[in-house]
Amino acid sequence: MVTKISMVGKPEVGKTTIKKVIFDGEDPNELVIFPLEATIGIQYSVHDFMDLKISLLDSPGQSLPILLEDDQKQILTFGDTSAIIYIFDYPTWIENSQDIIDDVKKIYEIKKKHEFDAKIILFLHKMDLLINKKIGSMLDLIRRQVIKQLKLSEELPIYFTSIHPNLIFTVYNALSDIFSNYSKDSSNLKKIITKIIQDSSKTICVVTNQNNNLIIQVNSSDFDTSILYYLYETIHKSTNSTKEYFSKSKFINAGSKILYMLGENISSYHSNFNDIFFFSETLEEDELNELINKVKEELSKYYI
Ligand SMILES: Nc1nc2c(ncn2[C@@H]2O[C@H](COP(=O)(O)OP(=O)(O)OP(=O)(O)O)[C@@H](O)[C@H]2O)c(=O)[nH]1
Ligand SMILES: [Mg+2]
Repeated sequence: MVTKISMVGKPEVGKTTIKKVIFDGEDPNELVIFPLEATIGIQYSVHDFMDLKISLLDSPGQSLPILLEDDQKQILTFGDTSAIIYIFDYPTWIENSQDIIDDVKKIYEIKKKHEFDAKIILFLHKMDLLINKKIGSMLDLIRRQVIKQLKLSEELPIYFTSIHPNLIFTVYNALSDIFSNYSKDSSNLKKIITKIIQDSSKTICVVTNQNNNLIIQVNSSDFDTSILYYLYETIHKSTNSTKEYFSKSKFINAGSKILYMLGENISSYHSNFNDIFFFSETLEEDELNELINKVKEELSKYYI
């Protein structure tokens, strides 16, 4: 089964860059210094994610106005898709939010008109340009603004993303969260961890794959998600440094908070898994170790 995902948005918001970095493994630093040419014509590509085949459609921003008016193009771009990702960037949102709201409303109407099954998902991209110490609360504010201005009968999911090396996990998290709705391996892993973490307080679990990309993130309901962006930076650094970095449990600094961190390699359970990390404001080494052991116990029922 192939899962079709369409990426749409205005020109130069970063659609093709996301595709190149996440799926083709290109260096984000280089793509910022040597930007890509504008995309011309719809580009199709096929990628693997866990047990899924993803067919990705990257559409040119230049032809978005035509797409929003042309029935045939809408069927080609949005027909049979599982998710329509509308990408907009932070600078455009600040400059002309109404223009973005109008696009999203049009896509919502198109989906209704053609009775497409696709979920509409929003990415507010280039969040690295949001230079603010209180990034968590800023993002909450923007999320509320978007939802309020859209005035739709349902709330569309919004992810804040950036290909800035320290924030790259934002994109992995957004995509893996979307894909996990369609991947059996992902939803399985998510279910196991959710069950194990649900009675813990202020704790989060993250699993990476062999390329050190994030494949699953599950947090307890009272976890302060405004510190996520600091955590992403830590995971990024630790997965790219020596194994010793996380083989010894330690305290880590996440913005205004100190969290206990414990990680372990779980690649023996599934060729797609690499490391599991737990971060907690309330639990310490022994308790986190217990959580990791419980996850391993459950995984061994499925995969060994
Ligand atoms: N600051 C910042 N710049 C980014 C980010 N992602 C992409 N860019 C830059 O955004 C510009 C446009 O990127 P593209 O990926 O070509 O944009 P696109 O949406 O595919 O554009 P079209 O093909 O014209 O529709 C490039 O200069 C990228 O380097 C990001 O997360 N942060
Ligand atoms: Mg492009």
